[in-house]
Amino acid sequence: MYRLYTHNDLDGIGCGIVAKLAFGDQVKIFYNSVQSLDRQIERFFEEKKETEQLIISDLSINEENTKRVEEYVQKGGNAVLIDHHKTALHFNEYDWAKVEVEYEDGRLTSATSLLYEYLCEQQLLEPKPAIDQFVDLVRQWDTWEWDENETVDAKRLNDLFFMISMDEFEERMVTRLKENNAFSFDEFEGKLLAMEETKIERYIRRKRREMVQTFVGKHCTGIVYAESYHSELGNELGKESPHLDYITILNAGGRKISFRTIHDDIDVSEVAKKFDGGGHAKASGCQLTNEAFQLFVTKPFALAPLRMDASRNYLNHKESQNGSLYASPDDIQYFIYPTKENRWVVDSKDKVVDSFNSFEKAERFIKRKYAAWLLPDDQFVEYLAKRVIKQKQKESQKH
Ligand SMILES: [Mn+2]
Repeated sequence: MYRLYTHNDLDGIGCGIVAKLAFGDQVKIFYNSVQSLDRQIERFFEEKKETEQLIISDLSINEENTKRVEEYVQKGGNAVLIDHHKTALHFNEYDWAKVEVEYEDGRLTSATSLLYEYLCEQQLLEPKPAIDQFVDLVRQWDTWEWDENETVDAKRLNDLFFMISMDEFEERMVTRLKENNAFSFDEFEGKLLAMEETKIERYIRRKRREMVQTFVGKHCTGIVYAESYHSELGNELGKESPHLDYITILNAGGRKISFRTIHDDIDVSEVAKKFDGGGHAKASGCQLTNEAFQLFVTKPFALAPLRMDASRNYLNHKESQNGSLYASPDDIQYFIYPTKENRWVVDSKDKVVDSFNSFEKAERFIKRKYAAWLLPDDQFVEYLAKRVIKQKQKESQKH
């Protein structure tokens, strides 16, 4: 008998699926959260299942359990730990661990892809295209490589995972991968996924209209309240407002905060660490402590939501040679225009505020400092008309 202890996310259940394909009824699978794994492993050793082969994947064990596994292996027991997290690399000092973060060609690994390759190497599982494809979708989702590669099926696979129960997901995938030569969603799943996509899009649009912008320390952040779709929200809101350093997602009911960034030069695990949290450079989280509550809830509560740039303009365009008109929440207008020397000037109330060597920098400046947004055409026309009449009246005085 085999026992697999794995994570309860898509990469973790992917491990369960390839293990089922290899061992069938001969494997018992335990899906765990990061917090619950060590207790489960302890229980495994309490029960002293000496004849069972232990597999741990996508998660790390604590020091005591590491000692227990080492002792178990020394006494002739069978155990293997397969992981892809940087924080688990120290396990490689043990013969029974296989931690790999990146393949030689630069692609990032996942627990599912590493376990699949391990099972094939050990000739416990026969590789086939359908499994290759499924495993790579899980890998691309878990490493976020799908976003750049635009592998939408990776995201859809994760959506499906959240829509049906774990047992049903596992069973559906195992049957499909056994029977088919290529991986695909069936008609029912296709319909379900299309509905879910529309729902997520609408949810993100609504959240975008609720987002407030503020500085916390040296970083400019967009704050929203949301209980689900954190990855999608962090990604979409971050891309739409690249002037924000990171997106803060508050789950008040769960008393948790998530931080997400799309920028390579921002490390949100550092932000979370200030509030005793942690995570990765691009995705992290912490508890909603009293201090965090003050900074992310109480202080920004009075702020109006960040307005969206007008999107149906014919005249008031970004980076226009004729200038682009913005406004801030206190109704002050900002006009960005290019000089003949290729500088981009920020002008307000007919005074130069600052100038930059690119439009992006000028826009970033007014968006961060004044939470400004691009005005619709009618206000742009009104602004220009007022300037023309002022100019004409000035000229007529001279005559
Ligand atoms: Mn993983």
